[in-house]
Amino acid sequence: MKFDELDTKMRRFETAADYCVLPGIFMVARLDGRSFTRLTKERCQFDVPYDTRFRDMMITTAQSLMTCGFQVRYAYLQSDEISLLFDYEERIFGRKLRKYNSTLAGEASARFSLELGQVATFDCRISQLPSVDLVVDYFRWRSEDAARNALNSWCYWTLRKEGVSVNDTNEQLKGLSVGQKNELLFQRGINYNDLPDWHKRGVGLKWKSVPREGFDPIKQKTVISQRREIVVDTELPMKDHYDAYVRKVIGRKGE
Ligand SMILES: Nc1nc2c(ncn2[C@@H]2O[C@H](COP(=O)(O)OP(=O)(O)OP(=O)(O)O)[C@@H](O)[C@H]2O)c(=O)[nH]1
Ligand SMILES: [Mg+2]
Repeated sequence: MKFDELDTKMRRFETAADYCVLPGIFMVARLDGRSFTRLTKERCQFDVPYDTRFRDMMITTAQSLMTCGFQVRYAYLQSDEISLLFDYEERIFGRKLRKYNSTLAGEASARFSLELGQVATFDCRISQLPSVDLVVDYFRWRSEDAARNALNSWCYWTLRKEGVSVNDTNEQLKGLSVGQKNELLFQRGINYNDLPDWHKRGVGLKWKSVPREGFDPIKQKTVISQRREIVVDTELPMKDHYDAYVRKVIGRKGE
């Protein structure tokens, strides 16, 4: 069999299940660290419940994902996960899902491993969202998950640091309402409202246009051009204010 025939014949097996996201659909990727419970608590001793060194490695990883060839409008991170909202018009890789999932997981794993100094990996999945409202709901969902995680991890680690066993801690927290968890912390001198915003709300990364001064050698004069730069927001708004924030980041379709 000639190479060309063999190539055509075999490539079908590779591409038969290839799925391309339709135009007019928003794509949001979510990368999640694999077995990061073990990584953060056993392989490396990060501070519990939150460690700024870990957060900063996640931020650097998100920055890499925003600058590695994809048109990423917004990145949101909390715990060991990173969500990426792609430009409405994103067309890279012909919108083939397998290329997004594999390339993004590869990029995140490589960057985070370099930052950490040992191997760490991420998985990746893509939500296909047919409306702006669903994109807003997606980020609201992740933001509320961050708030829930923050309250639970603060309660869990506060008891553990008092010397309570894993079983007894889980037993004590089982069935407690949000108010009761707040009270548990308050009785130990921790006001949940005063904890850093990034614990409770995660971190957002978006683009900002900044003027840059340059010299035009033809016109022999100083010119101002616009350059894009990533801004990191560790004090995100919450609830309806966050919905409005996300809506603004999305902008108008195709803008
Ligand atoms: N110590 C510490 N742990 C953190 C921090 N941020 C996230 N984590 C931990 O990262 C883990 C993320 O949880 P999951 O993604 O649900 O679990 P996982 O072990 O990664 O499992 P898979 O995602 O299913 O592979 C939790 O155990 C968090 O406590 C941090 O700032 N400090
Ligand atoms: Mg994980």
